[in-house]
Amino acid sequence: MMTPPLTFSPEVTAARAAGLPIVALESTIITHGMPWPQNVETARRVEAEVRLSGAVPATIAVMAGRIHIGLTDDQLVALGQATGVAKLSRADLAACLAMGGIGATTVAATMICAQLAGIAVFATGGIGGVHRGAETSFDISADLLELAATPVTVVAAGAKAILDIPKTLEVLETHGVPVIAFGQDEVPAFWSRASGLRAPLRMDTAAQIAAAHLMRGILGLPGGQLVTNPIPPEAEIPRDEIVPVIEAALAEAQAQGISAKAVTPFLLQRIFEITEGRSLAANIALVLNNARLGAKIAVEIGRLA
Ligand code: PSU
Ligand code: MN
Repeated sequence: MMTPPLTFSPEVTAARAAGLPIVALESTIITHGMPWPQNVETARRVEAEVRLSGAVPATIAVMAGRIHIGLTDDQLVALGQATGVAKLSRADLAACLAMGGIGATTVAATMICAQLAGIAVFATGGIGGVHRGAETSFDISADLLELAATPVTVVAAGAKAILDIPKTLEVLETHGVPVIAFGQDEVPAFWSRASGLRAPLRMDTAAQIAAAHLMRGILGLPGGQLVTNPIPPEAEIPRDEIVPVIEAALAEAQAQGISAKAVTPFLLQRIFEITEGRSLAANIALVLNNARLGAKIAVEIGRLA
């Protein structure tokens, strides 16, 4: 039987040989989540932040039929400028590889690839969730089911208010995914620190999150953990400011019949336009913050394991 088509970058190869902690990073945020050139600038800053916090970054993407674990700067730039890149999730990862295509990995696909590469921690901005109106559209991100299946700890800034946050929490609970708020009682809501919803779990240190990750492995539980890390206070867009913008973007999406994979990128782009870039500045700040926490968790897992 063939082995998975993994290609490790020189930096990640060296980190594996030295047993250094590694943090996985996704690529859909680069191709579908942010505009050029901020996408590549942010990806570079996120990688630098992981290194400053004591771990090695591994940005993951599919190119020419291989899963790349860690990208060189040239590869990052090529991906950030490419058009027509597939947005890959569990359903289409293998098909893209088999056909030799180019694809960016969502949270779900990045978790699968991280697991194949032996990486326990993954930092990103936002995860997919249960969309508003899911009772008729059935739009529930595959990210949620991946969290239930694949043992990677994912650090995100909470569910965006473009989603139905209570329903997202219910689905995660049903599937046995621990949702941990970092350093506060409430689940953060991506651009805002508050959601009005109490988190099922709260932890205040990276070491606690690392210990819980390892304990799930000891118990033989499948699936990962969702760590929701509030955006830094100075970067947040308060709820009462962002919610009307979200409502406007959602109404446009509905009027234009946007569906399936196109929904999340459409909403992010429209919110960026309506806020005149403020949503992007907040998005960048929260990803950097998540990269720092992800690195600390990876360091602690390395220490405790
Ligand atoms: N949320 C963001 N930025 C993103 C995404 C979500 O703020 O880039 C991306 C992630 O890759 C996530 C995916 O896994 O969108 C979810 O897409 P969907 O809702 O179609 O499952
Ligand atoms: Mn969806």
